[in-house]
Amino acid sequence: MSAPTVAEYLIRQLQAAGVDHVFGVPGDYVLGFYRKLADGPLHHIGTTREDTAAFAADGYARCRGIGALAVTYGVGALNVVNAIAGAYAESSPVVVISGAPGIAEQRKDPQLHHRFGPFSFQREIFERITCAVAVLDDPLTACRDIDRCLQALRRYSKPVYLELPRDQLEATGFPIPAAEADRQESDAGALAEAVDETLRRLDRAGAPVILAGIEIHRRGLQDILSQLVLNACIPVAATLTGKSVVGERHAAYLGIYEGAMGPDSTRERVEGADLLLMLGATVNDVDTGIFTAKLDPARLIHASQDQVNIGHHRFADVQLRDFLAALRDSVSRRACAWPPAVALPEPAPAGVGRPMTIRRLIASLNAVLTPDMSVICDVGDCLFAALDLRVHERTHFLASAFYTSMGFAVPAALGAQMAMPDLRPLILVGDGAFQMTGTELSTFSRLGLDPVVIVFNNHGYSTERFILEGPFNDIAEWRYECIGELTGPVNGYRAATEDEFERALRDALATSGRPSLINVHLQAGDASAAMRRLAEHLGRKVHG
Ligand SMILES: Cc1ncc(C[n+]2csc(CCOP(=O)(O)OP(=O)(O)O)c2C)c(N)n1
Ligand SMILES: [Mg+2]
Repeated sequence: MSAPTVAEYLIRQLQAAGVDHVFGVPGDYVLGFYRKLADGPLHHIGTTREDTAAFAADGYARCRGIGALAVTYGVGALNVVNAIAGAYAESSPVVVISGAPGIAEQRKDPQLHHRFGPFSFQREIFERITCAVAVLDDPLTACRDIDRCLQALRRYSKPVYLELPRDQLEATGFPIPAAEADRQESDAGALAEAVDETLRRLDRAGAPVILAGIEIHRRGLQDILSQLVLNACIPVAATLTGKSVVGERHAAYLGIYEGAMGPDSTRERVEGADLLLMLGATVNDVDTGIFTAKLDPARLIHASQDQVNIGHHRFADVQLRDFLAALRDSVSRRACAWPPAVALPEPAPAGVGRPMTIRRLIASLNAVLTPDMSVICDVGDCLFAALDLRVHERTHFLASAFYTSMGFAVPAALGAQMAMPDLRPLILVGDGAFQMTGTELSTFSRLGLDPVVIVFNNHGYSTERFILEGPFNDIAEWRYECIGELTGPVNGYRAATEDEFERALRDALATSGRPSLINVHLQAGDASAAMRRLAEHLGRKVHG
């Protein structure tokens, strides 16, 4: 076989890594690569903006283990900085491909359009928000650079940046045989000791609890976790960023733990456990309820990506996957009798003319959620309300729950549906966040995709309002249900009462081949319980 060009090699390696779709907006510095994409096996998905392409690639990556976008130099690449910083903060493996002026063009240092400083600036910016970068300006090393970046992406589950000078696409590359699998190995002695000590502590514990977090999702360890839960018969809570790493309708599930911000019943079980196994959970202000979590280190076993801490003992070089698998295989079964699933209470019949509330909204959604739906959630009260949503086993709940960038949900759902066409996205989004990126629904319409969008219309930036009220929290009142007139076919509904919502939801779920959107008008002051607790806490800080 003849040697591939640099562009061919990049496309081939992306496909081998699991990419079928590349999101983005073209521009002259990347057009040549777009031509290659169009002529090759990958599908380009055009978006309305570059930041939404990056959110889409992020959603795709969270479902597939890799996502990719291709943008032009400067104006395109700088437009994705926020979304890629979010993917970095939330460990989502996204490949950013940026076109660039050709090497020959750069030689005399000319003032070219889209330039904003030395040609190296863009790479330097992305160095801070990715785990590996490469400027493919040397055909001798370009293939190895591509492999190095993809290897880093898999190893760290973070974004990488590849800059493609436009005159290098056709350069002949020099691939070298693939390196042996880049799987991280555990230190066998440390692993055995960590497992042994954990088992001994588990044997002594009366009421152990597992707290599962986001790394379980990013490393694809959900199955091992649920086998461990069943084998050991230990109840399990999840963090907010880790929501959906365990099926939320199993009797073993305790709910979302978020310190003082989460439900009391979950908090009591987690903080009252005489042994807490924190598995893949990160310690940040969101998951600890602004550091209100009370977790006694003496009763804590914390396994993170590559180390285990047991009380005050630290075991380095123990991979989470190996630790979980070893525990699953060797744990002794505790006595328990869980029913296969818990039935959620049926919501009361819809009240005719009764104003819609957040509580009612979540109860109604719980009643219709099926195993073939994923939930993609934006920030704001929809995220706090989603604490009480119960997603099914093997579906995903995706949110920018830690980095908390508004505008994530609609485009991330585009990526999620492209990555997993069998799962229909339920998108939860505030009116403010929808105004940022909701027009990306246009792309769903164009592709005939059928997400169900619930706009939590509380007439402005409610989260901020709860912290500090002021006119800066007011936004324009849009007729969100009419968006299809602008963007392409969307079934739109306005629902201010329980019966209106019930009707709209039934209709939306029965619609396929186009998006549905329900503009849910909420009463002033209606907020989820979690939002009230959070706002109270943050408000105290803002007001001093
Ligand atoms: C990109 C971005 N800008 C600003 C913020 C700060 N912020 C957090 S919540 C919020 C209000 C969100 O409004 P909306 O989407 O309507 O949700 P609500 O809080 O009203 O439920 C703002 C402005 C943010 N998180 N992300
Ligand atoms: Mg709002």
